[in-house]
Amino acid sequence: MNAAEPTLMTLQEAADAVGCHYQTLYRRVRSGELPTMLCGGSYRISREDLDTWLRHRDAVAGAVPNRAERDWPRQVDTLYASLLAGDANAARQQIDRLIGGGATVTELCDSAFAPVLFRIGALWREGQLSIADEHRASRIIESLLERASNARSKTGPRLGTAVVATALGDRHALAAQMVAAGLQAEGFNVHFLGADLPEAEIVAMAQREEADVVALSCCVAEREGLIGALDALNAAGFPVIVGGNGIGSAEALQLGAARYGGSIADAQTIARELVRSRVQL
Ligand code: B12
Repeated sequence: MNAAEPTLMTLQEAADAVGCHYQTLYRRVRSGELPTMLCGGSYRISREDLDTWLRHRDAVAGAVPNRAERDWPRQVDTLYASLLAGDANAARQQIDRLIGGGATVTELCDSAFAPVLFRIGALWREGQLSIADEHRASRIIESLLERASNARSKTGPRLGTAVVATALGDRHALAAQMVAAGLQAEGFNVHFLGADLPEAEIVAMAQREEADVVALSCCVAEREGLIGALDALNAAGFPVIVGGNGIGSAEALQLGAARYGGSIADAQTIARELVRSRVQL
């Protein structure tokens, strides 16, 4: 391609780049708001025109793209297909487009990564996917999450300090990594310990870093490690948020969690509330 030639995208490619539905962009084209050219009977948009339109739209909307317009189920389908094909490059490009379009780490975790992993888990359980398929997909998501987290990292004063882990016996690090990324994006100083941590290690880190809050993710049915960690953290005076697809609210609270959350958005809200209530004490 000639270097001077503009990069032309189809409407679908442009919608993917913005992270919105095709119809949304189509309406902007029909209204004349977004310049296009016709190539062989279909619309083409230049990257330059799309960027100009995005800048204008974000300036008008206070730089927050209309989240309702982002078609998450379709994003999940696309990401799922890339992960099953082992196409890390396509997955990375999709996530970069979403980040470029304003998607937050929280949205990516709650609306894209977790639903995709849920689907992968269901097929894995039915024997339709191999362990290798699952491992490859998990590894790609891990790197996408790091990418999203780096792109959205905030500087400035911290809201508080959080320690994040999974308890002994739970090797599902990815869910805890999402919580860590969410709390970091929220403005917490986060110490992410990964998975399968003995209770004494979690407590020691919380004490050394003077944690305001500890978040434990739980994806397994086994309870020994979680109960041990909750007892030890409660005895040491740390408020613990528990979440994850292996446990429900009633059980978590009964086992000694200060609060239970069902999403990364919950983790952020609850951690903020807990820090505020500690400050007021
Ligand atoms: C990837 C994966 C693995 C990987 C983990 C790799 C990694 N680096 O994390 C590996 C291969 C290690 C693994 C192992 C096993 N796994 Co597994 N795994 C999965 C899978 C496919 C995805 C897990 C995941 O990351 N989910 C994404 C997270 C983000 O989803 P989530 O927990 O719902 O989290 C959301 C909310 O709950 C919330 N949240 C999560 N944590 C927290 C914490 C706080 C504080 C808050 C507020 C919110 C919050 O926010 C998240 C985003 O919305 C799931 C399928 C599934 N449905 O999740 C099975 C799944 C969790 N695994 C399962 C099983 C059975 C196993 C094994 C026992 C298999 C085996 N026979 O060896 C072992 C267990 C090993 C162990 N002792 O831990 C079952 C668990 C069933 C159960 N409850 O007991 C599942 C559900 C699969 C299934 N459908 O049967 N697994």
